[in-house]
Amino acid sequence: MADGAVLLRGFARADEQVLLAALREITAAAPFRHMVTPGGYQMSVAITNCGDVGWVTDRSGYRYDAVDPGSGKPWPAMPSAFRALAARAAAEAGFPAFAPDACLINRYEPGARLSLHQDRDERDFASPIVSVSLGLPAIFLFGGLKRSDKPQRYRLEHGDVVVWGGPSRLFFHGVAPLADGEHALHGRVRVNLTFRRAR
Ligand code: MD6
Ligand code: FE
Repeated sequence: MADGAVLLRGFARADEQVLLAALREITAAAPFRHMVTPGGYQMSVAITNCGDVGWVTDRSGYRYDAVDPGSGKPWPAMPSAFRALAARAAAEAGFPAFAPDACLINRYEPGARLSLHQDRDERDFASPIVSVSLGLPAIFLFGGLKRSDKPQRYRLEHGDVVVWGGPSRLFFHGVAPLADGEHALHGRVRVNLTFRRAR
């Protein structure tokens, strides 16, 4: 995709059942919710997390927090299947020894979108991000270091994994409004797991 960014087609397909089962456990303890941006907008994407820390947003800003603001309890632990998949994908892309401490889980329903942004709330930009797409396909917008760089468009399907680091770690990216559809395993949604080294 770019220097430091690799698309691994179908890399997570073999793990689809174990990922779904783990997702159900996480969302039972920490349900998806629509968070508010610092600017006061409610996100169309619903979010939850697992791991030592989770990414959250509210009127006071974006940050990683060890506590789920919905429950006041720690986020669910990162399942070993999640951790292993992320490490295997990172190694495949040339980033050995990736040890994520956070997994942000995004749920898109038809029409939900994610505007162009950079992932820069992590302490460590030397680690890559590993992104796992599940359920309905989406158009992933992948720009450059400047917000004005014209994005390339990639159709990400169930089981596709993007590993993203090095020179493209801070590239702007987003997701186009999700088209309606029905996925055999996940139903009428797209779920995206993004693994990070946040602390
Ligand atoms: C998504 N992904 O695919 C949103 N960020 O639902 C991201 O924002 C993202 O996929 C950094 C690296 C990879 C990603
Ligand atoms: Fe992102």
